[in-house]
Amino acid sequence: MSKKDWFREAKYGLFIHWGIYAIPGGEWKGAPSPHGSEWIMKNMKIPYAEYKELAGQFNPQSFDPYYYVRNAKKWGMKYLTFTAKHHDGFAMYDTKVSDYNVMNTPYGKDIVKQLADACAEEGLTFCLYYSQMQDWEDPDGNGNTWDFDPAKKDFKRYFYNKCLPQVKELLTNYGKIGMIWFDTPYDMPKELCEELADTVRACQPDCLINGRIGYGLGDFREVADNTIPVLSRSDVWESPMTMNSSWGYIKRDQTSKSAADVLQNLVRIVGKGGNLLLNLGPDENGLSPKVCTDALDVAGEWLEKYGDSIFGTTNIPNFPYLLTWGDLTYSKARKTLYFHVKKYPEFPYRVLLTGLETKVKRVTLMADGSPLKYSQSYEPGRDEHRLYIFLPEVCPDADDTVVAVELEAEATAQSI
Ligand code: FHN
Repeated sequence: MSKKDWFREAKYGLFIHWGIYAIPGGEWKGAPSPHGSEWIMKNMKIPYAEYKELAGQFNPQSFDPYYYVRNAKKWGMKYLTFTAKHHDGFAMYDTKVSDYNVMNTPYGKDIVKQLADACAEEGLTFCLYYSQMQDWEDPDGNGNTWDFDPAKKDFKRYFYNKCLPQVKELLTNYGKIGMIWFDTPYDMPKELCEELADTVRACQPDCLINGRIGYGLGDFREVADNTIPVLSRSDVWESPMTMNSSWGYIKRDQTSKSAADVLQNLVRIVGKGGNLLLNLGPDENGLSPKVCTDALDVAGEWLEKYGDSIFGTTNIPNFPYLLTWGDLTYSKARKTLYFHVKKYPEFPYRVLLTGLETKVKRVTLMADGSPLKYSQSYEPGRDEHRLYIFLPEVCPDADDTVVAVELEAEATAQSI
């Protein structure tokens, strides 16, 4: 299977944003830091000399790589992407390139290695996030203008002395890496991005490169954070999303997307042909908020039962009208459209899809496989195709009632 094919089939991955920023957890000297907690150093303009003291406190005794890897699998996720180095420049692995790394903390153990080994053992694809342009520790890296004079910065020096050698380490010392996830390329010179891409491909030809390497050099595209495109897309793409208001652990926000929110996003993204990369931000001890993991547990149970409506699907055709009752996913291989009914209809308990040109063969309720009545018609005067599906009087699943609509041929939708 090609690298793009595994990714297309994967659909759902776990993102983990974890670094020394988990210790302040979005709060510095009693004041809240705006936006993502992993941006605290920049947002609060914390001097590097002060921020780096956090490394001396990092000792996550409760961190268990198997907890994340086994749960990711249980939650239905097919890959795990970990922040080896975020914008603050602190490496969560044993790098020989810079002393600013996890080995020089009271914890003193390589987090990337532990996760890589657990993923290899459990059969989960391991991927790494690396902030290639922003680096607030390195005087020449992008972003830190409060410690280091921008006029004296030599970005190439950072690129050749830290970024490139660290990426090489990550791609040589941790076994097979499914994907390398770059971020915030801003206006990084194109030739350096090309060199970075060439380096990745030379180290591991089968490693996917995400779109945020910049200039279309990646193997697929990330849409903007926490967004879903309006139209279905046939290219390969991914939407990174948070469970709460921050990527890194944030003390003041103990809320979470509910299981229904997670599933709604997953269904919408997958229906439009993309992957959902859903984030957890562990705290300073290595534990993720229970409110978030509880929601993932529930969503995972749903996926165990209704996984066929997600995995093995492709993008739906672009139907011409917004659906008032829910969303669609589609398996080309099974010639089946899945209706995800979130807003259960009142009497006469029917939902309508307008614009499906393909003839329906059979309609069943996924909850118990029971057949459902339907009516399909075409009105030539209005040039309009209509499919009504009649649901049971009692809603089988308030979060998402899934109906499998098997078709005679591949689904096509009329345009208006
Ligand atoms: O600045 C980062 C942010 O901290 C986080 O890592 C997200 C994840 O997609 N990417 C950047 C913003 O788009």
